Amino acid sequence: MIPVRSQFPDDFVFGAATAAYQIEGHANGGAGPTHWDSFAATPGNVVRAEDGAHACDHYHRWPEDLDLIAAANLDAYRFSTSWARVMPDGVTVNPEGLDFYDRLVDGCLARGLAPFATLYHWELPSTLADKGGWANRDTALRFADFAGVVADRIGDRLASLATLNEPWCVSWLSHFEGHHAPGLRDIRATARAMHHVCLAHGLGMQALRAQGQGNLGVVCNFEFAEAGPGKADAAAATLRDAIYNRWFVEAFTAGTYPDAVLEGLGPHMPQGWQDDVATIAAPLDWFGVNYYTRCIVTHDATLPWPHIRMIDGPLPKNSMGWEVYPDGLHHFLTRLHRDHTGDTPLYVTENGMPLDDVLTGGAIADPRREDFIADHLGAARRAIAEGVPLKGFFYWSLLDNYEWAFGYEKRFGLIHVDFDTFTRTPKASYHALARALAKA
Ligand code: IFM
Repeated sequence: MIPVRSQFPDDFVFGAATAAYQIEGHANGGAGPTHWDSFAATPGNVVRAEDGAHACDHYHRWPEDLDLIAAANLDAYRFSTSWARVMPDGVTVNPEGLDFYDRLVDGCLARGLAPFATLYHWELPSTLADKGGWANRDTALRFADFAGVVADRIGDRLASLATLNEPWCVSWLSHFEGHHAPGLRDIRATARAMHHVCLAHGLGMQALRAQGQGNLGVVCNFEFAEAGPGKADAAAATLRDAIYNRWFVEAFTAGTYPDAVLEGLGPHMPQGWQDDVATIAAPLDWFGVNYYTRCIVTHDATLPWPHIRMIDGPLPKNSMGWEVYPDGLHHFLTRLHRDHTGDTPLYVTENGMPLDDVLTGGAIADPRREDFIADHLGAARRAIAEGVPLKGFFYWSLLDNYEWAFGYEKRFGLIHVDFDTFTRTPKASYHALARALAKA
């Protein structure tokens, strides 16, 4: 059973999250090309070469989507602002793009929903990608300009603003593993992206603070690193944990990068990176935690640094093949509070379950998603009881949407979307959550 609202602190915020490129329909409203468009157009990168041109048509259907959030008894909507919509060439402002977010924020407020915005959720304008994207320091400076432009237009009505979503995906997943745009597998580009994305956050914070913007944070993803059975696997898991779970939070809260990661990336880092760390560690008002799963890490001496290979785990899996491991959420919430973020408020900014949902007679039964939500909210409650200043929980995602390299194949939504007609159908988990969150 999903825990009910009264089992959480009175001021606890329940929300649903989305991201611009995954739902809006990028073809609308004068948005410029992004590196995801060209990545998707390159054979082999994305299932069926699908892109975000139409997605869920949220650009036109946002009033219906906000109505659905409010009807689920949620308190907040977490969305992102597309850089390429606001500044199609990464630099020049598109008034139509800003108008869209202006309408969206007013639409939230009109329905009593707190708008939680995230500036960058991955659609880098192609003109900036052409100049080297995140491997180029200049992208961090341009990001600060983008942050200022968005805050100037909608900042007065936001409940909170995050600079970036999941910098690990922006850098490591996209430049080392090649799974996301720009699809590189290059350690030098990786080291640079891992630093420049942190710098973008720091410079963005500076620009936002200078404009008087309040309640600023950043959103990182965490994946529990379980050691495989081999003798050297514990050390491999520790290294994976440092790359994935420590690099960004330590940079943002302490201005340091883990030594174990610098052993591999150090020779490839941009010159003078040490001069940026004070900017990167700007004080945060809150910190966002995206959590989905754990991985099983083994040492593979045949591979170059970091000598890591993932193996299959034994736990029940979702349709992405990810193990379901709610204890990992409790682990990260308590660990972040203890080791990194102290009294800074935490939010679970993403947590969700993709399933092969089937629409039968106009309804979708998704009991495994209900269990997933119940178990992860249970882990959140345990952390709160142990003193973690957790202030909210956002389910990923409001809608079935464009799941990046998996195209439209993976369904995380509380609401089913027919991608031909754009018809929305709330799933059983949506109704269960609405019942649990009903106000007495
Ligand atoms: O869909 C993504 C989202 O864009 C970022 N966090 C993880 C989600 C599920 O893969």
